[in-house]
Amino acid sequence: MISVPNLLRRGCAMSSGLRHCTPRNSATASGPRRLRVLVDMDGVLADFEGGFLKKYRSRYPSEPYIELEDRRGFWVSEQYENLKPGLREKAISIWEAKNFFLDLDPIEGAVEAVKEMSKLTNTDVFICTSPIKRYQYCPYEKYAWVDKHLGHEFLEQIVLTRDKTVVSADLLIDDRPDINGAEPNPTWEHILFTACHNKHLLLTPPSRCLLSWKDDWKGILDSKRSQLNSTHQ
Ligand code: UMP
Ligand code: MG
Repeated sequence: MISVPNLLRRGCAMSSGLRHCTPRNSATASGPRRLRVLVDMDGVLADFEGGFLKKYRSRYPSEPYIELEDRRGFWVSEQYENLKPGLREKAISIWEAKNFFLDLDPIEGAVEAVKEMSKLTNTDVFICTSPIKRYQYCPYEKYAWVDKHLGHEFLEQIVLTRDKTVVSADLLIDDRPDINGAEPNPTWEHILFTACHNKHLLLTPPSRCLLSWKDDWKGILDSKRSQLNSTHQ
């Protein structure tokens, strides 16, 4: 069994963010406090793995490749390097190329789910995504992808960061099992989104996951909301 220690960290939800002059961490006479949800992009909204495999096979047709069912571990580059020395650079060349991030297809049900989530009462949804360090195309294309698939108003909701632990929220829906950074106790509870590379991980309760956007994401938001409102009455 693979242990996923970060998923065991429970959000304490002590954010000091303000909205309408009401501290976010308290339910008041004016109503329950707002729930803040961070939704990852690659592997959760945008099909990074599928887009990678398609472009890799077309650019390097004579090189070996890994079927999506056989992907293991978050780092595509590492598994390709283990398959054949030298493939790390070839893999990286795929997502560093122009239009890689812009051309990614949405994950099934993602666009509909996020639009619906953002319309729920007392809910703020942010898209929290890590750009690659070769910045020529990726940050621009992430904005363009959100504009194209979610609409102009969602550009307001983008958080680009390579350290998600410093972003304050109640939930983070993300396919990366180990999310570490400068903040040892992030405010959010990590909900592991199932992707081809992590679907064989066994989560240790009380860690929670979403198997896909067909899974009960509303139930997860509801239970978090009840938990926070009962804690902070
Ligand atoms: N990424 C790599 N190497 C890999 C796989 C992914 O650098 O082998 C990058 C692409 C995305 C980022 O910019 O990692 C994933 O971002 P999040 O989904 O964790 O936000
Ligand atoms: Mg991701």
